[in-house]
Amino acid sequence: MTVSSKLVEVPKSGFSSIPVIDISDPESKHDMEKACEDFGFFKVINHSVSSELVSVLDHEAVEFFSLPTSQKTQVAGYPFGYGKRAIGRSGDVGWSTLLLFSHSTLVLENALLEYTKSVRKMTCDVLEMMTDGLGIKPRNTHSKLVSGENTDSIFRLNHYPPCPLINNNNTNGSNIVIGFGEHTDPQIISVLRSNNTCGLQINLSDGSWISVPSDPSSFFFNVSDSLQVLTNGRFKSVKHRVLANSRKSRVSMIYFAGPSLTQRIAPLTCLIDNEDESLYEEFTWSEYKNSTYNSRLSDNRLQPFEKK
Ligand code: GA4
Repeated sequence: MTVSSKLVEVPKSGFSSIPVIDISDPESKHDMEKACEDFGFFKVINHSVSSELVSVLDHEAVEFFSLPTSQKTQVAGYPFGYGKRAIGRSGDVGWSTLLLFSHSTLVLENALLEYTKSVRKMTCDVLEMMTDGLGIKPRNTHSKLVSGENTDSIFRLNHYPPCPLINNNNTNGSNIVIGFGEHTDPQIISVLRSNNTCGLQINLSDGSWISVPSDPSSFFFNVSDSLQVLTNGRFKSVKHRVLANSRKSRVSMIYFAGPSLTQRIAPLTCLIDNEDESLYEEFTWSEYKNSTYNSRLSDNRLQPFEKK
């Protein structure tokens, strides 16, 4: 699980650091669009998700992960439920424990239900702003894909305990432990919030990794594979990973906004002049999801759907 890496502090782009988008300002749509093209990643501030709700969930997450393993494993049933070290079912492992929920398990937990409702609303607002930034009409072209009754969205709680394998005396960044290995997310967009422990890194177009400073009061959005396809590659599905911390534990909560299983995913016709420009074969979310769950974490899952 230990690997070597070169850490770079500042992204090479028009932005001097991770793009920050104030969603209370409609003019931010231009920065959001640029952030999706350059990074596939941005931080959202001035959002409407209540901080009380977030604290309740933070508290419940910490309580859950401190339960004895025998109690945690009672929440089971692949792909949902509690998991330790194993990620997916193709042999990936990380210095992490996790809890994964579908919409149907969510109804059991009030705080979770409230939280996901609120995050879903913010996600739709962000997607509408993004669509506007692209000059696409109607505004709900993307948001409608993740707002219906049958959408296939997932909520995940990740816990990265402090890792004693990390050598604190090594300051050149060459001794790291992977909490969650590099990957892109298959859905449309992912919305992450974490406690005050950093660890998340994103991959830049030149292949280098940059660390995302933690900010418990903000949300981090990442473009996922299906949105890359819908925008015909204009927006980048960002490769990301999480490094374990030697002293502090990290707790993150991620909402993966996915479409309904029968939703057809293909480049939007308004973004291409003719069919020849389309970079991807059309697929349904169900087809993509099936191929995803049989892949390894770091695989390029879109490759089989690229036009030859
Ligand atoms: C990555 C994004 C989400 O965390 C997730 C992950 C899923 C899992 O943990 O079961 C996968 C991974 C994710 C993509 C490839 C497959 C499936 C682990 C894995 C090795 C819940 C998702 O939807 O896809």
